[in-house]
Amino acid sequence: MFCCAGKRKSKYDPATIAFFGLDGAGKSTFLASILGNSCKDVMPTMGFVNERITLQQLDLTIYDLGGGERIRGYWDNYMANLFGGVFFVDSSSAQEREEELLAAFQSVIDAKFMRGKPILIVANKQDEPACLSGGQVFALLGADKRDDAIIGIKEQISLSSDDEGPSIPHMNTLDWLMDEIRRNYAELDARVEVELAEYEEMLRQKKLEKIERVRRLKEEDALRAEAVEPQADSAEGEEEEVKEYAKPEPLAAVVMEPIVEEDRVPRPLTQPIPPSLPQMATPAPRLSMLSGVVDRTPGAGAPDEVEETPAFNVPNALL
Ligand SMILES: Nc1nc2c(ncn2[C@@H]2O[C@H](COP(=O)(O)OP(=O)(O)O)[C@@H](O)[C@H]2O)c(=O)[nH]1
Ligand SMILES: [Mg+2]
Repeated sequence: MFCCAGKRKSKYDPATIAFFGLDGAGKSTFLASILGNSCKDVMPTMGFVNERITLQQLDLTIYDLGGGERIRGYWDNYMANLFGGVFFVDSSSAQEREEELLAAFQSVIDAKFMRGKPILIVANKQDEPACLSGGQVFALLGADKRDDAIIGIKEQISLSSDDEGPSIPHMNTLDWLMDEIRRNYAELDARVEVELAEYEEMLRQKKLEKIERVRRLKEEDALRAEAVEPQADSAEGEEEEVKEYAKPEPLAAVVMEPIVEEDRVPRPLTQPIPPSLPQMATPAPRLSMLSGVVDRTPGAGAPDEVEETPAFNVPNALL
């Protein structure tokens, strides 16, 4: 049932991140840019898309999650598996959609399985005339007041020219997040393992509760039916049915629910729980604006060989 993303061997450490953000923020366009696909072909994301690339010496799996109102409720299902996230904002409609945007951002940053993991805000559509700057988006989301979170910001134009292969400037957008993940890799990796086991147990409990609810309903129905018209042989049949509903599933059958595409579901939740839960260091919040030239091919230069280019400036007054 699960996709084979984990099967291809890589010499780099594996990590999974997700693209969050309202519908139309530019998540899928950005993904197309870093994969070297045509931005013109990007369609609204109905469920989620799962892509894998090597980036900054990480074997990266990216979940591009749908941002529609109904799909946002499913974001939680993917978080236990994440090393960090990217929150995309359409900077040209941020003010109009402020309330919705804030709720979506908070649902990510305050989620149990995201707290303390690095989140990069991408202030997208900087080519639009009436857009907010990165600093304004950062402040609008209240990120400047989040002392408990690790948040970076990057201004961005997701659109890129087609037929030029993977866009290097777009790959640089993720530099800050890749650095954070690499720097805290051991803690994040251990945390993901523990949280996946926790998430799996949560699903198992939910499933058992559902089975119990159905069993009770069936019992009540059977009692009601008997009270109206007692029938000896039909009661036997119902008992059989109740038994079937009550049969618990083995743990390995409990899976992370996909939104749409079954063959592109994250890796199975069958990992053992390590003996202790390491604490995540929660560094002071910072506003990072980085960019650099990155080679995504295996064997590319080490992180300290990355050529730094000037960071953009966020007006202090706005932070
Ligand atoms: N002007 C402008 N349009 C963009 C940019 N990024 C994406 N778009 C457009 O915004 C629309 C929604 O993009 P999409 O990637 O589907 O958004 P998603 O719902 O977040 O995945 C599409 O028409 C894109 O062409 C950008 O940086 N600038
Ligand atoms: Mg999309």
